[in-house]
Amino acid sequence: MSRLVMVSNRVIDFNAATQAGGVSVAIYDALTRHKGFWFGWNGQVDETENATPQVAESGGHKTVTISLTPDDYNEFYLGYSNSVLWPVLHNRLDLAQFEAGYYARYMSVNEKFASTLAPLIEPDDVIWIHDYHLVPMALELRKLGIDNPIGFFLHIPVGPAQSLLAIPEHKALARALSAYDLVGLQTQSDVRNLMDFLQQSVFGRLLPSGRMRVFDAELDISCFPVGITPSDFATPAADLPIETPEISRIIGIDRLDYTKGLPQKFRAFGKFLEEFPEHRRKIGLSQFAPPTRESVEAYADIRAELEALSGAINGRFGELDWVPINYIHRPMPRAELRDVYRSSRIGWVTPLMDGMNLVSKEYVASQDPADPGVLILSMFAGAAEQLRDAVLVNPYDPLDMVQALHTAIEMPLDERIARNAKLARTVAKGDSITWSNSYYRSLTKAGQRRIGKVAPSARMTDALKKLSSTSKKKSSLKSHEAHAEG
Ligand code: GDG
Repeated sequence: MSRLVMVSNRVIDFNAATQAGGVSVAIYDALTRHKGFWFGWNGQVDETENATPQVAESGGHKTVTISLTPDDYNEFYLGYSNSVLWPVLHNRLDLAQFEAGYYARYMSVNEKFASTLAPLIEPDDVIWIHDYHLVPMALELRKLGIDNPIGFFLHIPVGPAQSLLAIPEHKALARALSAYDLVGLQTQSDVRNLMDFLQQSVFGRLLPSGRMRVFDAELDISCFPVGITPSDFATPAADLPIETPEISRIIGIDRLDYTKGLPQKFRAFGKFLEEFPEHRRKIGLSQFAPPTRESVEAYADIRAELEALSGAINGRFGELDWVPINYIHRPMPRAELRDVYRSSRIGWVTPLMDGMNLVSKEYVASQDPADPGVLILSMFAGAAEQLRDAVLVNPYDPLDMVQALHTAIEMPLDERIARNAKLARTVAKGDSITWSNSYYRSLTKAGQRRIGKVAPSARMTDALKKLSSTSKKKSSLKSHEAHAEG
């Protein structure tokens, strides 16, 4: 069986108790079922360039990691990845910072990743690269003669083509994508947006096969919605019933990010308390928002905004024995997630744009089927394409948010049971095994298709060209000789 080489910007410590971040959760799950290793950044920033990768093994998982230099961290990670690509792909051009130097560093870190990984690749390996930090990596690996199937999966959404075209280097990024055998996205709408972008930026052409011709490559672009492992969240029958709090809890769990719609959620909650005073003291919003990318300005802004909003709402509606918003700027231990989801009457997920959103699926999988809570889900989360039985909401519309909360609070038991049963079936059907297996199969096929059609590597191509021109010369010589003989 081929080895699976997973590559992502950040490799997590398998032993850490808290592992906030959907990409790590998804990769970790996939690696538990495949032989191989996980390659990427170890999260450390070293003054000196250190090209020697660190190999570690724990619990049957192997990781190979490198560190970044301070310039890499500032210009590749915080800069091009998180201040250009992240906001643009989430359709937040207003927050993008197109600084000189960012792109050059983005390219040099991708070259560094590729040149460190290339010597570790064996002929049968399947290489699966994750996320926007590493778009150019396949092209860099191909330059080094790596001929294996290489796939890309984007965990975040693809904003409209008009947004992507604003990236100064958008043509180079489109060319870099064409070096992959397969580009996987979360939703149908992402597939449409990316195809639209490739058509407009580099005259990509949709072929009758459904693939796209980009430069001289035929690219597979398909959607593979990320799933979770529901059994991690289901309660074993032997477990004691989970204690539910006296005050009905509404739970929010999101990395502190401007894409997650947290100010909209807090404002809507304040409005709800204003319009439905009868619910005061009976409900409370608990929002976990662990910090990420704090040195990026937009993240500091959102933190300040949330602190001000929760303070204002608590100050206005709070009582001696009741705090409306319990806002926690720290991660929750992963082992506690299931119980917290399960004991919460409402799961409130409000991103303004989100690739998928695993929290919504984790909330559904954690519920007691006989007395489940209600999921309120933004129509702009990728998960909304699948979780049609949630209470779908437009997070930009305060009235819709207030109404959704009211609907969820008042929802009768039989409706909660029926909705949750359908949602749980959908989550189970599209679990993380289905996701990684179907991506892996498609990538292997796409790689074989290319290798069958195109010569395996640049070197081979050259060799074949030489061979064919020699044989042409020989055959034309032969025909001359034949004429002479005749
Ligand atoms: C990206 C895309 C896509 C969160 N807070 C805590 C915590 N988490 C865990 C959750 C969940 C994961 O992190 C978050 O996943 P999401 O999918 O909700 O969001 P992103 O981190 O933005 O992930 C996203 C995902 O990639 C996968 O493709 O769905 O659209 O943006 O698993 O449980 N875990 C712990 N404490 C926390 O406080 N332990």
